[in-house]
Amino acid sequence: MSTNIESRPRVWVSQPLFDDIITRLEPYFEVDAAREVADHAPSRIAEALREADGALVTLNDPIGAAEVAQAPRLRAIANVGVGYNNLDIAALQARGIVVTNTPDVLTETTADFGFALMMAAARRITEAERWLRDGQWQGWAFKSLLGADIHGATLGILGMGRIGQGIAKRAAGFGMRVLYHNRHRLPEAVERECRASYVDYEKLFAQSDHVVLVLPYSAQSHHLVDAATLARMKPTATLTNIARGGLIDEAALADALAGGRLAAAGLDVFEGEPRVDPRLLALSNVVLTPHIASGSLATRRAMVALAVDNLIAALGFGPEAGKPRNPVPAAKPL
Ligand code: 8YV
Repeated sequence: MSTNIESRPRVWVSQPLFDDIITRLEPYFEVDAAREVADHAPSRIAEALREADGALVTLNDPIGAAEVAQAPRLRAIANVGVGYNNLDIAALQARGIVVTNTPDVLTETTADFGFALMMAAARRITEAERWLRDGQWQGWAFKSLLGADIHGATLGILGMGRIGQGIAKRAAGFGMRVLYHNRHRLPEAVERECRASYVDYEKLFAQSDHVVLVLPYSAQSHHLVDAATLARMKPTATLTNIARGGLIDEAALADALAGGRLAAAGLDVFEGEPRVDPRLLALSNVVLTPHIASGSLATRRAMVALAVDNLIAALGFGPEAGKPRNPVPAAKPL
């Protein structure tokens, strides 16, 4: 069903996404789409939402009670991303706003990247490339840039949701032993399929040669990986983060990397994105990427398409009217 132009609801698209996919909103809505990538100020977000019935947003856009206070018509926010810590779910749901996210479509791409980042850190790939490009390769030396093995090593996965399980399945091909820790232990059949053993948090860090973080970020998981956790790790180990920067105390991580208490790290996410701690920037034993784990063209397109479908459905239009595929569950009290 398309709607009469005068009565059409309005939606705000906060960032430039893929125009050919965003066009699919046009039969239903008047679309106000940003033309430039921006970290919108809270007042700009509030202004954009004032007349809106729905919004399609990304992790650049923090939205809570203050941003929706002057937006009486707002009924749905579709987040392009599986993580939604940019949104104050409790405040939005209290206002009756439906929030949706984009799980599943990014699982395999993100797991690919997590594995690649772990391998790059362990085998010192970006450090070696910088060294070569800097003209430091003056003669082949048997002992230069020696790294840690992936095959046969113990992998520790913190957060065993869809992406964590994807990483575990990849690890089987490398003959790794897989340990995991999660809020809830997984059913035995899933553990078998992933060839993964459940261990407590302390053992995960103490026994793993490579730890990968894939858990959601929240007030409870803020700086979960702190100096005490890092001190449990083997000095030969690596730590990879493809979840959210705030999971790690970055100052403690920089200390451990600089002091030789941790061999290397792979970081795709940072606490103050896009700002990166200058101490991390200066270290050679950390691989740094700008939050691109889900960034294959096909997957980013699939995420936008899913968010568009969710928004259309959440606002009561299209074949799934009233039943968006990915509503974010009700916020739990802290
Ligand atoms: C997205 C992500 O690129 O899905 C997530 O949680 O971190 C990334 O895949 C990002 O959320 C875009 O908004």
